Amino acid sequence: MIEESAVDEETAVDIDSTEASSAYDVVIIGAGFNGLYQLYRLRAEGFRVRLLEAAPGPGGVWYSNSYPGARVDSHIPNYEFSMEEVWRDWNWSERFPGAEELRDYFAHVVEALDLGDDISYDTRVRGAVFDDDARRWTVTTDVGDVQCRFLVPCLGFASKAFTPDLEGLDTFAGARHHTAHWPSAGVDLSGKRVGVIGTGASGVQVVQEAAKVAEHLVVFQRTPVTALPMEQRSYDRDQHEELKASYPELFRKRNSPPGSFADMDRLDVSALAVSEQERNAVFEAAWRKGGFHFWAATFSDILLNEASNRTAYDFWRDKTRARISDPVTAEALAPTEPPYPFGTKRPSLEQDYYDVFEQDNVELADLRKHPITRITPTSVETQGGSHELDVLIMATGFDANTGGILAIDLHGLDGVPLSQRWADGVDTHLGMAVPGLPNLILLYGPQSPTAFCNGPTCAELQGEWVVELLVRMRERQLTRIEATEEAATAWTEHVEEVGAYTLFPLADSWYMGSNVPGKKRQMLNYPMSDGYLARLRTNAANDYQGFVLD
Ligand code: NA7
Repeated sequence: MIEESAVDEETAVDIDSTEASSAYDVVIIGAGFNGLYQLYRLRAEGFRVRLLEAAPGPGGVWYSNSYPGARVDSHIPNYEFSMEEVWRDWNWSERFPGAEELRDYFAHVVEALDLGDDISYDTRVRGAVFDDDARRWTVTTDVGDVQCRFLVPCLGFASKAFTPDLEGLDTFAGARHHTAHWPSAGVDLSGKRVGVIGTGASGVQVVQEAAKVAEHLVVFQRTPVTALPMEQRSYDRDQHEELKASYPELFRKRNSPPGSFADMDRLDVSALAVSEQERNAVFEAAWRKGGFHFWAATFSDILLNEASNRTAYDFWRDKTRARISDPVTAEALAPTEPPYPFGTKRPSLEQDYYDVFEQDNVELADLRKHPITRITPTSVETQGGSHELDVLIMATGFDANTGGILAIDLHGLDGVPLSQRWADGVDTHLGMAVPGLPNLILLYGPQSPTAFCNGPTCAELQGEWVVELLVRMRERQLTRIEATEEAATAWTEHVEEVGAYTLFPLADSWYMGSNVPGKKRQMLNYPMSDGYLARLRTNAANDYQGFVLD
């Protein structure tokens, strides 16, 4: 049974002054979608839960990624909780809300679900050690220790920023900021000479904003992004009412198998099985809808078959090049030949990204032709010349999927650290548990669908598996769960097999762990979120195969 355990008073530190001498059934790390959902549901089931969050407020990535232009790439109402007590009184101003509105939304969630008293903000978790005799984790934070039966990290996939090791980077004497650590007071780019390294989602978004105000903007591009039209829309009061009327049905659909975007379906037909005219009509319709429709809701084999994929790439290329007048810039931004199969690096959503290169104050530095050689106190030097800058923006992404969890010094059985277990690559059972680390349950972690599964949808669907597990363990008076070695080996092989069936391994991307030099190249996101959720249900129905419960 998950009982209240007495804590050694010597080691108990005042995480929450009202409960200084208590241990928790569950400690959750992270106040994004997953963490807040776990807190809400586990508390409702009667568990004693504490949520620890490093930032001063809720929102996860939206708290720190506050650079100009930061906004979500999943459209409303997919990117919100389905609980009526949350959506009833919340009206979005835009179809793709920006970071500030998202931060307000998370504050609203905390208030609407009355979660605030169970969250410790400004509390960064440094490490955790499992005591197998006591069947308990001791979690170390920078304000003290706390103990719990189950530890549930909800760190998202992008909680650790990645900065490349560029020669001389630390000598840059101007303002230098990573998009993921943007100063809350903002950074004045007006009238400045600004450089942006990186052209993923963050790069595209910050470039669009910097181009409006910078005296001169240099965009350092290593690999072209295949950015898609966002088709942003503002919502007025009538549209709010219309949207709300459709919510129950949309959420019912979103939360039923296959469990993803409520209003996006792939055709059950190959791109090669239709005429060119029919194919282009499907592409055109998806293009006009905006967002991820062109990526995720056209033909069944766009991400499976190279010839099918090429039809989508060519459509994207021609649409994009039509907006760029200079042929050299057009070839750099939207090359004739695909630099990687379309969609195997996450497409970004753009509003006027390709148009800003028409402006006199914007310059593209093509790093494929002229790589960066070093950074000086005043400039970025490439093989093609020197770019004098006042502000250098690192839009270089994340040590995705594993960086966040490995930044916590976790020690399982016999004191073995997770970093040692994963030294040669990640292994998990179902992306949620690691042999040797009992009572540790990962949500939105490596080897689960994560970046292929819309955040709040996964938080609710994967999250319910955890809630049910802990309820059933309590009913059966069980206090320990551990994944078996065999199950973790089998799941890791299965993730690789499914990955190999897709085109994703053909690109260097954070999906594959291959955006960070030295990191093992392996499929870190399970590419079949529908099949995954069915597996979770089967696993629970079959008494948690691959786990030992006692
Ligand atoms: P991404 O998508 O990982 O983009 C990072 C960008 O930084 C990408 O263009 C990289 O080029 C570039 N990069 C990384 N290292 C270097 C070096 N050494 N030199 C030049 N350029 C470099 O991160 P984002 O933050 O934009 O987006 C991450 C996800 O968060 C996004 O997809 C959304 O889902 C939210 P590369 O492609 O590696 O050549």
